Amino acid sequence: MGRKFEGRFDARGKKIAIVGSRFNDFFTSELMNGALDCLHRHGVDDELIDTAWVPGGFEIPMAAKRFVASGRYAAVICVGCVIQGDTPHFHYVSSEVTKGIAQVSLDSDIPVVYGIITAENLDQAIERSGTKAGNKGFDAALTALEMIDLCAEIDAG
Ligand code: INI
Repeated sequence: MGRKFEGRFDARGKKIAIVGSRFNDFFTSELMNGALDCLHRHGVDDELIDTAWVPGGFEIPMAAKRFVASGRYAAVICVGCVIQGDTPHFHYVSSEVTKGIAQVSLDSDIPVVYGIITAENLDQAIERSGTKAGNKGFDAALTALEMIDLCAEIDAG
């Protein structure tokens, strides 16, 4: 049996970036707060957390790519909220933000985490931004912490 690599939720001393989108900011501000709460409660110093706000989910991958390219961060967390309306617009936006973050992530050497709510209605968005289904921003930050540590472990061999 070979080695088992597993990340702990520990990124103390590492710089982390969070990209949030302002569209549906009633929800995305809660996702940003959830992500910050998770990082703070896991010992990440506030000084080491940089944030950027973009207009909508469609713009998230571009800002995430910039943060990655700077080389300054151990992870980039993306938070956003796309809610279905009366037209197919929702499908285009949610598909592009999802594909975009996946592409940035695969092109990157650091974790780029997907904390996007894709909801069919307001109730689903409420449930995922701090009520009965938790907070997707908090979950995304937890994933970032685990992946930072896992990547460091794998790299160290
Ligand atoms: N952006 C979102 O983040 N969520 C949405 O629900 C949304 N809808 O439904 O329109 C949305 N649209 C804006 C889009 O992300 C871009 O900001 C805009 O098209 C400019 O490029």
